[in-house]
Amino acid sequence: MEYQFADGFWWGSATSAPQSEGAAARDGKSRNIFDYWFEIAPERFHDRVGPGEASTFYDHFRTDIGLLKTLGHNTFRTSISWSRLIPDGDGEVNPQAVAFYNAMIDELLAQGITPFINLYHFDMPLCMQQRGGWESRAVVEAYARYADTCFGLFGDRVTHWFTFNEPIVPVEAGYLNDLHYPCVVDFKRAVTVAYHSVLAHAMAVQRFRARELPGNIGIILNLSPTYPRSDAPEDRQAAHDADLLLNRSFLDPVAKGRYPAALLQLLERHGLMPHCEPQDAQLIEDGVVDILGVNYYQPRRVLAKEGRRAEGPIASPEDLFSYYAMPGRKINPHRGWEIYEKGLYDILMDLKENYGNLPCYISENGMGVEGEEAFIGADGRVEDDYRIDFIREHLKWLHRALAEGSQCKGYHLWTFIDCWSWLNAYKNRYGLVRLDRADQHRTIKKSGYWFAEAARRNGFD
Ligand code: BGP
Repeated sequence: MEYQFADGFWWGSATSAPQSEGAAARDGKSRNIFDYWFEIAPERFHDRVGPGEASTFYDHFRTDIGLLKTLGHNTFRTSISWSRLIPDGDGEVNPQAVAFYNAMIDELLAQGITPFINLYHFDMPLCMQQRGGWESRAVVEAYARYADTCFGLFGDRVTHWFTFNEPIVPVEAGYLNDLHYPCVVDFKRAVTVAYHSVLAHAMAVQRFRARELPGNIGIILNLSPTYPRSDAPEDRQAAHDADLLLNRSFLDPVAKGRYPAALLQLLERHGLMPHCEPQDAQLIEDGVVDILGVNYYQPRRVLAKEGRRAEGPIASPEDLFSYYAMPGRKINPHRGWEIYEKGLYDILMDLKENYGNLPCYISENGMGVEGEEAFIGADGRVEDDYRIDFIREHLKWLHRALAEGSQCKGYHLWTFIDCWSWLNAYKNRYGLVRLDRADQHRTIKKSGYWFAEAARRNGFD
């Protein structure tokens, strides 16, 4: 076999509580910001489909975990919903949530699938948002208590913990680009949200380690390797600034325990430094992860910004660089994202060379396609050869990175069953399994069979 992986390589997929569970208003769960936003602005969601039902994992988790087994998974990531576990954000634990998560974790273990549990996937409880969300240090403290509660309840069986999924997304989408609630557009406030997310991460790590539980803790970051259009110094400067603001702003504190000096200087020059407390630096230093999850979808290609200001107020990161579409690029037209498989290798090599070869895994990678019903064959399954190609080509680059010494432990696809997406709802389908929304029927796609076989053989030709 040409592409063989090491024993124990993690084959699996990822989802999140708000995108899969449904039961958004049942069994004691309070509203998170997406539940609320859908109530007040349903027109912001594709086809006016909100998160209420999602892919009904809450009701079908046993059969879904059976499907995971069929799909060859040895590992699976989902998240705990803070607003389900602690409905008022900071008080009593909801026993129905504990029962659900216990049953889900136990079922995974019974099927021989290691649960990877993430604590925050964009889903701030509404009551915590009303107290300031990530702009508030009190909310950061409440998150740390929530995390500690999870470790106490489930840490006897869960050995792979993650503090956040893509913490930069709520920063960009919620505080810069008017894409997610609370739809604030304010760079300075966005920087505070980012900084407080790092503090929250570090506090959760501290609480986890204080308990001396078995297992390890990490974070999941969306890293987009950043390429300048040319070697011209202005283009390289643009790539440098974009990388600092959009990759290293999270990667360096969680992987090295400190912010890049160049990032702090950049924030100073533009009057964007957040308020820091004296104890923060030590906390961040102690928050270095055991493992990093890397979500990789697309590269970031940039060029110099016309009229870029070297200092003084700026409104957004994009005041320092411009995006650029590489001529001839391969693209997924449904999502508008470039497909550049080598980017995955470039990230892994960066981690190897510049981040002490930190243990990591690909925690998300995937291809969302609209109108997949057009690919349903005679036997009723989606013939998604494009997804098989997508996975295989990325795995080839992962394999090469391993040959060159990367400590990448596995590959998780986004996602196992078509699930609800933040704004696009069910427009783009990502699953190895098709979800029929009319009756919630699940049908394994061709890619699901391919994935199961690759997992079983621990490689492919
Ligand atoms: C990642 C998120 C996931 C998922 C995925 C696909 O950024 O962690 O939650 O949604 O992207 O993106 P989208 O659903 O926007 O197409």
